[in-house]
Amino acid sequence: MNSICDMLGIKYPIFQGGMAWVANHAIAAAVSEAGGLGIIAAGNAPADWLRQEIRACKKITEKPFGVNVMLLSPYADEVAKVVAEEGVKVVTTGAGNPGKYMDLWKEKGMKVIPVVPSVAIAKRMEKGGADAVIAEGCESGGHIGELTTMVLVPQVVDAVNIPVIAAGGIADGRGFAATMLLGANAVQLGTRFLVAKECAVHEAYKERVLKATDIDTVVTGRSTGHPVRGLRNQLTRSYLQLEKAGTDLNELEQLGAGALYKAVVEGNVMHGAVMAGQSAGLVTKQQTSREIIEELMQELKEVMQLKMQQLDQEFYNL
Ligand code: TUI
Repeated sequence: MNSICDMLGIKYPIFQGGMAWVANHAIAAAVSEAGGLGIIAAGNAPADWLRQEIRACKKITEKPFGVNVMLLSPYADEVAKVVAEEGVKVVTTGAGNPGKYMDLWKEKGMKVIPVVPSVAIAKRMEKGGADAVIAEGCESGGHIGELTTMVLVPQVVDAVNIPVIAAGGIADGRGFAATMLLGANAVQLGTRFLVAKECAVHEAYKERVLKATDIDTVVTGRSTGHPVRGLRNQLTRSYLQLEKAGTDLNELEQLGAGALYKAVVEGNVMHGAVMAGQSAGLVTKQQTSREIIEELMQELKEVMQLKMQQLDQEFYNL
C-alpha cells in the first residue's frame, strides 16, 4: 500500500492544492469523491465561512478531505480552532510555521501536513510532530520559496523519515512520474485543478490559465519577503515597476491587498492577482476532477512502463 493513501484513507496519492478564495467545498468534495484528497482553503476568510464550507463538504462526501490553513491570515487562530472542532481529518498549512497549533490538532488525532520550502523547515516540522510534509517547489503559483521541485523533493526525502508529497510544476502523468522517482509518496496539484469543472474560480481566470504559455508567469514581492507567482498582467507590471523603484513596503502591500479576490471572484484578470504555477502552459483543457485524477493515474502507469521498455531497448539490450 502507498504510505500516504494508507495514512489518510484515500484511494489515489493525489492532493488538490488549497488555493485561497478558490478551493471551496465543491471542488474539495469532488476531488475526494474521485479518490484523491480534496482540500478546502481557509485563505484569508473568517472562521465562520470555513465552518460552513466544512459542513457543506461533509454533506456531499463521506470520504476524507482536508483543510489548508494559510498562516499569514489574520483569522489563523480561529481557523485553527474550527478545523479541530469540526472533526476535519487532515490539515495542511502554508506560508509559515504551524508549531503553535500542533498540540491542538494532534490531540484530536488529526493528520498534520505542512508545506515546506526547504530541508531545514522540513526537519523542523518532522521534529514538531508533522505526519508528512508537502515539499513545494517555486514552480508553484501563489506564495513560494526559492528552490525548484526537482532539487527540493529529493533533498527533503533524504532528510526526513515521514512521507513526502511533491508540489510545484506537476500537471500531468509525466510530472507525477518524475516526482515519484525523486522519492515522493504523493503529489499535490493546484493549477491543473484551477480549471476543473467543479472549480468556482471566475471563467475569465480559467481562460487565462488555459491560454497561458510556458513563460507567462512572473514573481512579484521578492523585495517584500513574500514572493508570489502569478500570470503577468497590468498588476504585476505596476508592482514590479514599484519594487524596482524601491517603493516602501506599506504601499506595495496596499497594491496587493484584495488583488486575489478581484481576480478569482470578480474576474478582473487585468488588475487582479491571477495566481498560477509555471505548469499553466501544460493545462489546456477543462475536465471534471474525476477525469483529471483518472487521467493522471493512467498516464503515470503508461509513462513508467514506456520508459522502462525504452531504457531496456536502448541500454540493456533486452
Ligand atoms: O502558501 C502557499 N501559497 C499561497 S498562500 C496564498 S494567499 C496569500 N495571502 C497573503 C499573502 C501571501 C499569500 C497564495 N499562495 N504555499 C505554501 C508555502 N508555504 N509556500 C512557502 C511556504 C512556507 C514558507 C515559509 C512555509 C513555511 C515557511 O516557514 C517559515 C518559518 O518561519 O518557519
